[in-house]
Amino acid sequence: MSKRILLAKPRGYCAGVDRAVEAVEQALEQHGPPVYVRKQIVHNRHVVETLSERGAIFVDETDEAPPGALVVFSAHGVSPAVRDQARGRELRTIDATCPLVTKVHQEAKRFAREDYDILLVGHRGHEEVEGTAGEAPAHIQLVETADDVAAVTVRDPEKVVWLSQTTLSVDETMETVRALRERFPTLQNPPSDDICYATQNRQVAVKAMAPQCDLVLVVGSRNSSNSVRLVEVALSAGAGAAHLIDFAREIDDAWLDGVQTIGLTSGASVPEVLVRGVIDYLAERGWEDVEEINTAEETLTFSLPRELRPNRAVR
Ligand code: 0K2
Ligand code: SF4
Repeated sequence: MSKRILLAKPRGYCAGVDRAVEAVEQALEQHGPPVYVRKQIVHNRHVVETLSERGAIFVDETDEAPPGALVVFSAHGVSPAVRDQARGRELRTIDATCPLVTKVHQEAKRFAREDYDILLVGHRGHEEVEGTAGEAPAHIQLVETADDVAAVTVRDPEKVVWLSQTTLSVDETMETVRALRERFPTLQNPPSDDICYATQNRQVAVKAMAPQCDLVLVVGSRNSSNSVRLVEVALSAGAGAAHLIDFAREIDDAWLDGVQTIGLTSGASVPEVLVRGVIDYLAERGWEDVEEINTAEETLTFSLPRELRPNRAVR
């Protein structure tokens, strides 16, 4: 068999990332630099570097922005405490939280109002989890893996619901939920999937191609949860090897030794230009045949944050 690339589809930007990146670009265009952004707008090195060159200033917390500054909240969402802090400092804010993350926040608020114990499946320290948990800290506890389940304590085992981060491994999460349900048989499911369509679709596409691949390359940054999950999914679905790279130049030529079929995909925060860079790099080394493995069509788009729509003042 000759050298070939299987290119996963869907891959790359999801609707929430597209909107968040566009929000920073529009903020720069409409208001001029500097535009402050709390945390990385999305977890991608190239995106952050490119926006920085155009006048975005990435800060860890809003108190690093001067009074009156314009601050964008990242796609991963923020807790009410962060909103309050920004309001207290009279910052003008643009909220680029993905509507599908906001949906999980609404679920958390609703179940907290109804006095449920909420078990939030997610990664400790991830910005999205901090934002969601911050909606109802007294009702929410974090469960990272099935191993954590034994240590969970709830007030009323009949009144427990699980919610999750949007960018987890579907299979691992189901394993955690099975373990939770063994302890709490009446555990309620989220009203609709919290792991979003984009995360799910990218994992399905990787699973479809991985068994045929000697090597899978995932374009994405180390701190991108959904991108890291794609490497794990590739390996557990039978890829010979799998690596995460930010740029084509990070490919170690030793990975290519004896390899014929390379699977290629990218996380939800990854611009397509970086995937093109990998395709060009591999073409120079003999992988000229590219076949797309298409497992879903994505058509979802979100309108810009309301603060950026025409005739809106940012306050
Ligand atoms: O996968 P992560 O949540 O770490 O985030 P990104 O790599 O920025 O991807 C976009 C998802 C943002 C929110 O769900
Ligand atoms: Fe929204 Fe899903 Fe994209 Fe996150 S990965 S920004 S939840 S669409």
